[in-house]
Amino acid sequence: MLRYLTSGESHGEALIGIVEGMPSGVPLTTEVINHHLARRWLGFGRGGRAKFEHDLIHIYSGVRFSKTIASPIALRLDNAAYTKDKSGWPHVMSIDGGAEGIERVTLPRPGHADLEGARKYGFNDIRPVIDRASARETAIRVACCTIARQLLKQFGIEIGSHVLRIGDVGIDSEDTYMDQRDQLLFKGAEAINDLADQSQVRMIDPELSRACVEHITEIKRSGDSLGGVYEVIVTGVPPGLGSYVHWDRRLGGQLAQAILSIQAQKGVEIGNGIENSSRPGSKVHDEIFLDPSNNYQRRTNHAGGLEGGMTNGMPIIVRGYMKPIPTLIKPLETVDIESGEAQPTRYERSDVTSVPAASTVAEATVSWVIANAFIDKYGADSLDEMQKYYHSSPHTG
Ligand code: EPS
Repeated sequence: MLRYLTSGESHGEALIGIVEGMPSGVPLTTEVINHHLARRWLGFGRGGRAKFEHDLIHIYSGVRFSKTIASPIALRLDNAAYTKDKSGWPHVMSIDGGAEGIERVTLPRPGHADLEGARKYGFNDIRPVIDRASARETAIRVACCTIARQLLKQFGIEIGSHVLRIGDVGIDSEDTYMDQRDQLLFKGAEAINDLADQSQVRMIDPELSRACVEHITEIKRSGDSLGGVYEVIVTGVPPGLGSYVHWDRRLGGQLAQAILSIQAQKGVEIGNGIENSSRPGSKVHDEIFLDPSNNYQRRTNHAGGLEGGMTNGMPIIVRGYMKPIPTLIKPLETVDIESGEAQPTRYERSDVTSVPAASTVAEATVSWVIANAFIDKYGADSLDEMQKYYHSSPHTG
């Protein structure tokens, strides 16, 4: 089993990750992690922090000569904000000493972890909640999960994503983009990234992309924020990952958790799950046929590559629904946790939208789930041994 832990506050000195359970021999470089960290910063609508936060990973252990060596892998990512901001973060986030002279944050933002986090842990200053609940933590998750992605890559499994909608601008029906997307999928899911990464909002349609940038600009002017929808696609997946035999082994449930574990995600859809719920069964289920080489195939992929909690060999399609960012220029009503007085929220530097970033983080968390299911089926101590199991399996041999 693969495991990882993350630690770190958004304005503390650094984020830390530890990955355990990776077999030996998996190609891994600083460069490949930095590539995915840079992709996480893509997207129009990010705030001031995007201008100076250039994430570069430090790998401390578990890798030798660009390959994993089976020992735990330790990672560190520095927060540039800690030293570059004028806010005195080394003092505000100090490890030693006391809170003397520090201005407390006492106005919880609706929609953020602020109020419930402070009440749960008994804080009279919301800062510790803001800093750990922050989506800054997704940077170290991307780094950890890139290692899982590297394992999958050795078996031809690719992960891609693109944004479907931001606010109310985007794809309004399945049919308008299905063909374009499916053409790209023949080349593997990374072909989606090649196109989406060129768009300012990670959309594959250039006209929608432009309309979306305008929409975000207007919303920013009005002091508001936006959520949206994206989809993650996994190609090259063998059939039979996950299982129907027990609830916690169903891959659909694990993928839903992987999406909802990302800050601000409020909904998940597998394949066309939402639209399928209002269609008759004859228009939903993917018919089975044998191709000339005697392989089972499906005529459609409404199921998003999963049946009975298992992969069926079709691309996995998972959609994530993100709520608008809770930090708004336009104030909302709140209550000061110190005085109990009704107050308007106070604005802190923030993004207008981060749906494009969320799509790349979701690629990472989905990779982790697929890699775990893959190890469950073909797991071994080294990549070489895994390759042998994989190629001798009735599913993939
Ligand atoms: C975030 C608020 C902003 C974002 C941050 C997430 O940070 P700051 O308050 O320092 O401007 O930039 O996202 C990141 C730093 C990141 O790496 O994605 C929040 O409150 O969740």
